[in-house]
Amino acid sequence: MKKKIYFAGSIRGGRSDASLYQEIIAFINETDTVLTEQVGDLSRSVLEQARDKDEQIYLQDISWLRESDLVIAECTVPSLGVGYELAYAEKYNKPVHVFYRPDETSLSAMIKGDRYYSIHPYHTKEEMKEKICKILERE
Ligand code: 6IA
Repeated sequence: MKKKIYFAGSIRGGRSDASLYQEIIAFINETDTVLTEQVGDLSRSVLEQARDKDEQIYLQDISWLRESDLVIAECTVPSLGVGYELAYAEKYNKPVHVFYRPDETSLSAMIKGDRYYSIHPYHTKEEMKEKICKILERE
């Protein structure tokens, strides 16, 4: 059965990895279902501002988080929203896989130091994809 994946990546924290998120989301979608495709949406501006819209985004995202089978987060670009999602996922006992590029960032001790999370340092996209194949139990 297809797994439902909550993919987390920085939006207002900075969009320099947005095209990587898009590629990884498409890769996961080859066999499973990413609930949070907008994380890799390159066409929308992060400056979209509206308080009621923010509330809708929040409510939709926590509902997807609770529905998901597992969380995959790319944490090279630090993001408050992703940090929140990681803590929320732990509270609801979702398996959480955190990816980051150690040459480019020093991952927060609040994430790296929490043994609940499976932490995956990686250097290349191919390495990240290989690890995702194992997580998704692809043949
Ligand atoms: O603090 P951040 O904005 O960097 O938080 C990013 C995380 O929060 C992501 O993993 C998303 O799951 C969630 N999030 C933040 N903003 C949005 C959003 N904005 N839509 C959906 N989830 C969001 C509208 C779309 C955007 C591409 C303009």
